[in-house]
Amino acid sequence: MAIEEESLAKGVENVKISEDTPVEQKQEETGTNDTGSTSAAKKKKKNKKKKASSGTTNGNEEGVTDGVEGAEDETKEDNDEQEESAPATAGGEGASEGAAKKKKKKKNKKKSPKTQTEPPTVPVSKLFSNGVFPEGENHEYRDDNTWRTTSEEKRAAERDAYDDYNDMRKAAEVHRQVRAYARKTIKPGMSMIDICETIENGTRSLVEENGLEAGIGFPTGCSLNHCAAHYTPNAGDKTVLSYDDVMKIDFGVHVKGRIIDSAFTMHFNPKYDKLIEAAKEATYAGINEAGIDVRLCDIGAAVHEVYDSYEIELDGKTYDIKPIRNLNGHTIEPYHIHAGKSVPIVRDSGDETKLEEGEQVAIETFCSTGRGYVIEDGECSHYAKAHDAPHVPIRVPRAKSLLASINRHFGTLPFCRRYLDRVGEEKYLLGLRNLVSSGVVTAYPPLCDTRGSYTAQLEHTILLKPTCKEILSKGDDY
Ligand SMILES: [Co+2]
Repeated sequence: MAIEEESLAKGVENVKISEDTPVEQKQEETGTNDTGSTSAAKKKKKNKKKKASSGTTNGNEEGVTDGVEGAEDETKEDNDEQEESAPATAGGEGASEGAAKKKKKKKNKKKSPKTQTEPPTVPVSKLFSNGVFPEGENHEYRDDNTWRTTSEEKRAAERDAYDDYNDMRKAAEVHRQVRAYARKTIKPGMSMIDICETIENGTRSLVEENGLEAGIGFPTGCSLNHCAAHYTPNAGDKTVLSYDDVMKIDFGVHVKGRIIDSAFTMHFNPKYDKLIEAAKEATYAGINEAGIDVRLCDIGAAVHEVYDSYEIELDGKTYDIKPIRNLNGHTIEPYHIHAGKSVPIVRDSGDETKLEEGEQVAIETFCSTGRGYVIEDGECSHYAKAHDAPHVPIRVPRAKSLLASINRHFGTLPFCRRYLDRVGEEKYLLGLRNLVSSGVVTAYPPLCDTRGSYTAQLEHTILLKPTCKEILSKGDDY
């Protein structure tokens, strides 16, 4: 999820919405992009290496054996669907289980390591039954902070925080598995509602949604084309994904309020490749720059630098790829997706605030072929109870009961209208409007650049641990 920087917005109130202007002057600079793709490829290799070793450094190779332990559960669940195909050579546990359930004639006794189903339905707690979830990708600190890598004191601090880290890693594992399925199955022709439900059903199952203890972190963004963020369909939205769409899938998972916020861009027409590549390289530049004591403005500068080197030709016109200057990354706190700090994606933010030890940060960058500036546009779907909600008495009965429902189901986690429908709320729009106008709930309408432009996003959640930086949501896809 993105944060819109209002201070930046005010400075540019008179920006006009104009047609995208093609840019000629940069057409010769073609070499720059190659650097991008090779460094991306290098990174990929590096990741694999690190992943392979990370299990051993943790002493948690159990990930593999876990799978076997978990296998029985899946076998039980699959019985109903797989009756015909199951050979009758049951293993011990399978047999006793079968005796207990007489209705089942045959058992599936495949004792293969437990794997995720398609669509994803197996809770990650069953896949990692020792409760230890895989670490993301670790990066050492640099410059004045290299001492942290081996500091005994800092290591001890990490051991103390282990449970929180593990909750974040569990949410990250859910994110990876759900998005793997989403990336594989989402195709032009699907409705936006189906797309979101695919992701939301996966999240609910894999994280074992349970009140405010674990569940969806915020509404599933699926913003299209010139819309960069905060669009998810409301009930009745008939929009269908098409081949020429550029869709930002931005979804969140939380475990005990520890939110993983990660997003990627889907496109089907290869003509947009450069746009998507630019967002990826820029976000990684931001992640690379981020660290303890690093100034926010320096992250913005590193991101902007990457975007400067990109342009894209679409239907015979060349466009600069610009960062969207009023969208930002953000720090995350428990149940609080947009905590205190905003991480700029432009070089001139002037924000010298520093990141600090222990902070969880969503590094997200957005780029556009338009003017690189978003405004609120379209029907609102996203809302959240304000973290600093004023204690004003709500007198309108419908607003009062709606607030009670929001408190119960979402607390301060963002929600959308579909989630209200789902928990049984009806005819809530007036009540919702009342809560928004009283300042108790904040509305987050879609944020869009110029019509006809295209926008892309890539986002990871990182953690500034005492000894090193962990890209929590890193996967083998991005
Ligand atoms: Co975000």
